[in-house]
Amino acid sequence: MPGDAGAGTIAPMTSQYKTVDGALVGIVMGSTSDWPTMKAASEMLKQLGIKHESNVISAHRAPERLLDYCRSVESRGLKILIAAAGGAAHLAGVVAANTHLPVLGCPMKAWSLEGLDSLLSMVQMPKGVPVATFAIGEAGAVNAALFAAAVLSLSDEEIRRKLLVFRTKQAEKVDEVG
Ligand code: RP5
Repeated sequence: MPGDAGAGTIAPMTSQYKTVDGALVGIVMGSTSDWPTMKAASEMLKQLGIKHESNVISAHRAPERLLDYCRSVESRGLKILIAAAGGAAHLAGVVAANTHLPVLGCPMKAWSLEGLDSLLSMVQMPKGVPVATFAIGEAGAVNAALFAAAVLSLSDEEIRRKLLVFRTKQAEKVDEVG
């Protein structure tokens, strides 16, 4: 087990998740099975030159590790968290409850209901602790990254410039009609 310091001792929790110096965005997933989808968010952030870290920390399988991670993010300089989960997708809500950073939720398709279960779990947060919820699957993953970039661009001219370049290139690819 990573960070296992031996019988009768408790390993330092920071050894159980990956940190990146200077990261502005943290992607957290409930399972490695979410990575093929969330890779698209990571790639978009990379394309925009935004330092980020990606971790699998399940809210129900590793609750203490998740709490420890949430408690570390603000002091390490992260600004936005992207939380992806499927099924009874409580991860984003738990993350939002344990940090004051904005939390962007990405509902995963998981194993049934085409992701509608995940979407409703995230979007129906009771009042008081918001999770900004995106579309199911890869579209939501990419849009969460773009939204994070838009927020960061309010105070970072370089990110703003890269985001505008992306938007301009995207517009150029739109087919003309007639
Ligand atoms: C959630 O359950 C994960 O976020 C994932 O989307 C879903 C299925 O997880 P696995 O059974 O594939 O690990 O916790």
